[in-house]
Amino acid sequence: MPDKKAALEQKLEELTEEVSKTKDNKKTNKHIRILRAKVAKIKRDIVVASRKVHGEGFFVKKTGDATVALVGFPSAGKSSLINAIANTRSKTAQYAFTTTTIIPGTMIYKEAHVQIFDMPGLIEDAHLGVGGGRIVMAALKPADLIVFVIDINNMEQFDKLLNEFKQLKIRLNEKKPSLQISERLIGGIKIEVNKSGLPGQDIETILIGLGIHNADVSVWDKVDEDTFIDIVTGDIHYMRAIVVLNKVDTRGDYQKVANEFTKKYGMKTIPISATEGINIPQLKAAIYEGLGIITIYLKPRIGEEGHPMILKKGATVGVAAKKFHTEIVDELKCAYITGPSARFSNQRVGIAHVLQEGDTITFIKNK
Ligand SMILES: Nc1nc2c(ncn2[C@@H]2O[C@H](COP(=O)(O)OP(=O)(O)OP(=O)(O)O)[C@@H](O)[C@H]2O)c(=O)[nH]1
Ligand SMILES: [Mg+2]
Repeated sequence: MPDKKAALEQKLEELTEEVSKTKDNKKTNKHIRILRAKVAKIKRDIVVASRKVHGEGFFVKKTGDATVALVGFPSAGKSSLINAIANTRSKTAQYAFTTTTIIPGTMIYKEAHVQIFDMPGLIEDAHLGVGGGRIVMAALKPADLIVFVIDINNMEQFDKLLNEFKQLKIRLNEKKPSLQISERLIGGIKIEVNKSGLPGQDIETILIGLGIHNADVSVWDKVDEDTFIDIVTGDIHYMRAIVVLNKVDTRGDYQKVANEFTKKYGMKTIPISATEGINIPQLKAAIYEGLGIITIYLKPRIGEEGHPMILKKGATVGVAAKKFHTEIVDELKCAYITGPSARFSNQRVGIAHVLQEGDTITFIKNK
């Protein structure tokens, strides 16, 4: 495997040199695009090859309804925070790098069981592997939400963290452009939908550069060339994130600081103290909100007690039926809803009805 990596690195060097030597003009434009697509592909292959060489990492199974990763510099208070919101004890101390592996815990909010990962601290150049940063950053990708834990007395750490995420192509709170590329055996590149803003010719050139010669392509959202390449090569990752400013017990002006922070970064920001218990209920609510989940209640029959079920925001009666019981979907006749999405108690609705937080639902099957 190291030989393979060395060969890839050699190829990357050659291609990079070729790109730098090629003058950028109308005539060479297409050539450069192919070269850049090739460079992107080789970079990804190198990452994959090195991952296999040092096959280490943390593997913590996802459990519960959703997963949250606590991310921040050493000593920001991540372990103190998990201890305050979840049913676990993670070691805390005044020195950096106290936590060296992922400590999982569960936070119960409303009816949701939210899995929380206390992560080892990240530092500058984590994306290059400094302080084991690459492994930590790979391990946080499966999470449904990132909670950045920032020490209110060291807020400049947040810019550094954002830079690490940028380097690793993790996009925060952005919508992933919707596109689909179905590879075929023959037929060339067929562009079926193209709302990307890129000329179809360019998309074809890029795909060929990436070694895709036959495919049906649909792009439903606007996307630039680099992002398009990253999505096709699987190099880019989209995640939701919120921020907590911790240790607010150490200063009086924290509400003002938090407001300014929200304005500056455009991210939901909650000032808290993990050790003094300030704003912990607000943080739990913000995590639940940030996960984009809702709790609904299933009643076996009208009049009986409902069982809670966790769904994604925007879920329909059909989605709930599928999650509850796969067989029921085909037999489903209608449902009766009581709660925020209903106009009145036991309103009869169809499969496409969108549910809301706190709804109670009774499925009615075809006899
Ligand atoms: N005053 C104050 N101190 C806090 C607060 N939260 C954490 N601390 C202290 O900050 C120090 C570091 O806390 P930890 O929870 O171990 O920090 P960590 O982010 O888990 O650190 P690493 O595991 O090294 O990445 C400890 O001495 C905590 O007692 C807080 O809200 N207020
Ligand atoms: Mg810790």
